[in-house]
Amino acid sequence: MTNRLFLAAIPLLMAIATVPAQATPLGSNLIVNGDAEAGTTGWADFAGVSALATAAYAPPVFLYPDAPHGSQLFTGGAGGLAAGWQTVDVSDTAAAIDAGRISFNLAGYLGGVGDQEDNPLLYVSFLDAAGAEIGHTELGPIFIDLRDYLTVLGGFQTNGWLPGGTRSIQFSLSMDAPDGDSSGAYADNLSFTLAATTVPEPQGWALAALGLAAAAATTRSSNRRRSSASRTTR
Ligand SMILES: [Ca+2]
Ligand SMILES: [Ca+2]
Repeated sequence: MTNRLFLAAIPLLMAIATVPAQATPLGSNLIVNGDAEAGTTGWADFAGVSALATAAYAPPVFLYPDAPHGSQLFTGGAGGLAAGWQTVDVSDTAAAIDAGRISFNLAGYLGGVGDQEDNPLLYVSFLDAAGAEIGHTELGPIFIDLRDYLTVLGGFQTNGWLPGGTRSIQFSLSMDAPDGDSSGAYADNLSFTLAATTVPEPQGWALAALGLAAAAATTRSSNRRRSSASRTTR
């Protein structure tokens, strides 16, 4: 199953979510273990696909823009699709949500390995009281051309407003590995925060994508300079 198909299949794959009752802190990351430092704690498995996995950072992986990332990142399994999900209850903020006053910011680092076609997707479903999806946002899928064949995780973010009627939010992280062997899709530093606001600040993750493309160009140029320099010093 590709990540594009996965998007369409999410309502079917959605398990019967047990939504814990808890207060919704504004300004705090609502994704549990979004930094992969606690393994896959907090992420439930989807039926029919592989479980998410984590791996230790090792060269030549880098983040653009650079950021603290701990020692672990999310990755997938040995080919095919791997995914995990979690849900947070926001029903205690219902009045403000329904008044259109609650904005969200979704951010994360997503990327992959060199020439592997594997690609990550962080898909966020806004669910009503019956658990039906009434809106969504996402980061990715980040395909190989967007990271220009580099082994890099790019920083992406998007924001908007929770749709009126939102009572819980489901986060689905999927890693598609169409070319088999080990997973070459990576993700880390995932965060989703809410704020009470009245002023729109729409912003697309495409802006970050442009930044990543610029980074790729800079790295290529820098690599050329380095190899050119090493040639001239030999
Ligand atoms: Ca990490
Ligand atoms: Ca692969």
